[in-house]
Amino acid sequence: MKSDTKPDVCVVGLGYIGLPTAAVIARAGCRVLGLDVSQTVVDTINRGEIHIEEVDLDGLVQGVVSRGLLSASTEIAAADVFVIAVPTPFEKTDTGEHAPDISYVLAAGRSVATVLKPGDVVILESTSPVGTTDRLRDLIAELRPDLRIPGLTRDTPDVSIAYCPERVLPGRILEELTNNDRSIGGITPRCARKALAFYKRFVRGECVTTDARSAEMTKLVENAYRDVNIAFANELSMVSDRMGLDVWEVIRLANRHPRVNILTPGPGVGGHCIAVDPWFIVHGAPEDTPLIRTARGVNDRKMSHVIARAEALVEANPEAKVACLGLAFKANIDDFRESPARFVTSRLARKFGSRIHVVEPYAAELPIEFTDTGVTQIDIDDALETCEILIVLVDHDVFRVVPLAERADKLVYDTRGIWPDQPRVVRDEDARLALTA
Ligand code: SAJ
Repeated sequence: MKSDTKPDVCVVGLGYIGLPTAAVIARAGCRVLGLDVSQTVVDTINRGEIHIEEVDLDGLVQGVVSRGLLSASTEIAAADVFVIAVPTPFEKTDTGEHAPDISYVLAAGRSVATVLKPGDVVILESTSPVGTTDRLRDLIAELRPDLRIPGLTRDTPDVSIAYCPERVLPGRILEELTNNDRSIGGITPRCARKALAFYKRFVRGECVTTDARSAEMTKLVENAYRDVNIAFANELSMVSDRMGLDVWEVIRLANRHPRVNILTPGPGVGGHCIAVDPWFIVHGAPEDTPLIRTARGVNDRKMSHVIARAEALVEANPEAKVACLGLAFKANIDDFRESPARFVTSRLARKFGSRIHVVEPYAAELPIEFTDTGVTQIDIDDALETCEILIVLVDHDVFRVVPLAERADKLVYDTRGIWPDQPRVVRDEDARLALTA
């Protein structure tokens, strides 16, 4: 690949990260082949449509597909640059440990190895435990003994291998893909430079080179940092509930200190990143990670705390109809993976059946676990008209803008703090009576 010619790129995995990445690279003028195991996903993209909700992604994909810059396939083909963006879930072992599962990364590596040629660059973007890029390199070396592999040869290697984690926020993916800084970790400095030249084509943020292991750890650290800080906010909210304090007021006041910036409590931490990645660090150094492990526990406990309080409120008002607002793992997205809101609502559904109504504007239908529970999906207007109890689980804008006049007489459990003017339910056991302004 000469630096002045546009490389052909193959993006392996067309999910929440892979598809936007493929589209942005195509917009920069490269010809991109997107690879996915799902024929449905491939067909959708080849029609110029998308299978995920993300701001502005539909127009971008439609544009690059119609200009012939992006196509999708279930079959790998030769390219100059391979970007691997497949999931790295964890598996719970028999001993209760959370072990990272890198089998999709290795499967992608096996595919790439079949078409790799001298001059190619292989970049792993999936969140990965430290050492994964080395394992990918070893796998490629084993499958392609004809190629000189970086770190394993004294000569100039035939291919370059690097790790460059994505760090984009769902809901702002296209903007952050272009504008965020990137850490690019090469198996060797030369690998990092080759990958850097590629990212410079479509990233406006600063691209900083390092080694592969440091880049892997950096990604995990970013999400663990966030998890620990959210755990602090969630712990404060549980303490405040016990003490009868308004946690939002306490945090608002504390954050007026110039060096304090407490994050926002919620019903727990969801999504496929912040609730998962800290385990990769714990698994790598179990003896040295009491804080990170505890933070995970606090954030999971917050979900149980919310379930208990919601149940108490519903039980204390046996005639009341209940609306659970939101199923997504955070505001204004259609992503329900590892969502505390979804988990809390399904627990309430199993316990209270048809008394529970779900408002989720981002879901065409209720997820599978609600089948046969008697729960119905309604819109926010119906909820405000017919339900006496509102349980706010997601801070979607459409909920945030509901004026006090339409909810002043409701019993509200607001786990996200979106309605600071709402009269407060003070104690679970007095739920119907003990409202304060
Ligand atoms: N949350 C809170 N309180 C807060 C902030 C978040 O309860 O103050 C909850 C959210 O409701 C949600 C979860 O945490 O359930 C995670 O949401 P998020 O918006 O903080 O982050 P994600 O998971 O959407 O994306 C994160 C981002 N990482 C960081 O901000 C360090 C993103 O930049 C990463 O690219 C992404 O993980 C990823 O793919 O790893």
